Amino acid sequence: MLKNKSALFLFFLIFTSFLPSQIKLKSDDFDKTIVAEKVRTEFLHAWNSYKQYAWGHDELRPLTKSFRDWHSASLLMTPVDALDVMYLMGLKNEADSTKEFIIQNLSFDRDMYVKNFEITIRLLGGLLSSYQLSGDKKLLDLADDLGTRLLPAFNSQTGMPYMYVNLKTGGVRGEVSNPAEIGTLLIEFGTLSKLTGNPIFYNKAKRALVELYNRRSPIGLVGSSINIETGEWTDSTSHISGGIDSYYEYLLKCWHLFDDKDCKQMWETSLAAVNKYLADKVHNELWYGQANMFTGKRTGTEYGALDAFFPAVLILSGDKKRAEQLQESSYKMWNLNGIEPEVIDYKTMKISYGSYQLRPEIIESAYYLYFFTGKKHYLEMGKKIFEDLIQYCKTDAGYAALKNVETKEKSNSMESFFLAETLKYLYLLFAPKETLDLNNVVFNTEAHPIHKTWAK
Ligand code: DMJ
Repeated sequence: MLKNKSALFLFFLIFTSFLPSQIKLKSDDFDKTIVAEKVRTEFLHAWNSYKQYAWGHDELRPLTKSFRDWHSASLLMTPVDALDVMYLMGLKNEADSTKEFIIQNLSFDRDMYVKNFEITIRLLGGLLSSYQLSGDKKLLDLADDLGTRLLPAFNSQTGMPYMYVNLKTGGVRGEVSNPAEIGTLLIEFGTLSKLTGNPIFYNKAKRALVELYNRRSPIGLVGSSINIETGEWTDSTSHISGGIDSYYEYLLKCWHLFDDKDCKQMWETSLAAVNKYLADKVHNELWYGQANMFTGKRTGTEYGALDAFFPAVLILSGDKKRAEQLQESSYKMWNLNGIEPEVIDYKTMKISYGSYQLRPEIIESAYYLYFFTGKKHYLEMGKKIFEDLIQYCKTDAGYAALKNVETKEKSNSMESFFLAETLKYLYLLFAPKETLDLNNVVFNTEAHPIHKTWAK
C-alpha cells in the first residue's frame, strides 16, 4: 500500500514537472497558509540573526556578522521597526519581550542630529502602530517624547522642516531638502495628535505639506529639491521616485486616515499632473519617468525599485487599470535578473544603478493589488519574488542586500525595512484575511499600520 502511494506521488511529481509553468502555478496549486508560514520562518531567521549578532544596535551587518549604528548611540531601529510585524505574525511572546526591551532601553535624550524623515517613518511610525496593537501606553509615551524632540525641525521661515534635528538641543541643519522628506510626516505626527490630544503635531506637519504643495509649478508638478528657508526650488526635475515618492503617497493616505479634505484636493490635483506629464507609454507598457516641473518636457526615462510603490497608491485611489499595467512593468524589471535593480532606463531596459537594497515596494503593490482584485496572479508574483529573495539574498546570518543584481554579489547590509516592510507585506499577501483588513488601516510609508481608533 505504502509502496503504491509512493509510486503514485512520484508519478505526480514527474507529470507536473512537464506542465508549462503557468499551469503549474495557476489556481490553488500552492496553499497560501504554507507560504505565509514560510515567510514567518524567514522573518525569524532574519530577526534571530539580528538578535545574535547585533542585539541592541540599529542594524545587522549580515556578511561580517556584526552591527551598524546610525548615530553615536543606537536608537534600536531594527527592534522598533520590526515590532508590529511580530504582533501581526502572532509571535506574541517574542513581541512582548522585544517591547519590554525597547521600553527599558530606548532613550531619545541624546545630543545627536537625526534625520527627521527617517526617524519619523521608522521610529515614530513604529512606536505608534505597536502602541495600537499592544495597548501599552509606554510606547505612546515614547512616541510623544520623540515627536516633541522632533518639533524644532519645523522652525523655519516657511514651516517646511529642516532635514536634521538634534534630539537634545533642538538644533537644526540641512536647509536643502526634498518633497519626500518634507511631505512624509503627517500620518505619524497627525496620529500622535489624535492619540495624545495635542494638536501641535498635526498642525506643524500639515503646514509643511501645504507649504510644499503651494510651491508646485503652474502645471502642478514638484521638483527634486527645495530650499526650505527661501522656498526656492534648487532642482526642477520631477518624478515619482525616491525623494518625491511618499509625498504623493501621504496626500492620498492623509485624506483617508484623517478625512482631511485639503489632502483630498491636493492629491487629486497632483495625480492629474503626474499622470499627464510623468506617465509614459513605451512598447505599449506603462512607466513613469522624469520631466521638467515647469515645462512638463520629458527629461529622463528612468524607473526603479522605489517607483514600484506607485501601483499600490494608484489602486488605493481607484485607478485599477493604471495600477495593474504599472505593476506588470515593475515585475518585468524584477525578472530581468531575477531581482530588481535600483534603477533602469525603461526605453533601453539597461540598468542605470544595479544594486538591490532588499526593498519592499514591488511586494507592497502586489499585496494591494491582490487585496483589491483578488487575482491569483499577484499571489504567484509574490511567491516568485519570495523565492528569488531566498535564492539570492539569504545568508547564514539574515538577509543581505546585493551590490549588483547581475552578478548577485552581496553587500553587508540588512536595513530595518527588510523586516518592517518587505517581509511584512509578503506575509500579509499570504496570511488569512482576518490578520489585517486593509479597509480599516492606513500604512505609513514604512508599512506601519495605523488604525483610525479616534474615528467614531
Ligand atoms: C523605506 O524606508 C520607506 O518605504 C521609504 O518610503 C522608501 N525607502 C525605504 C524602502 O525602500
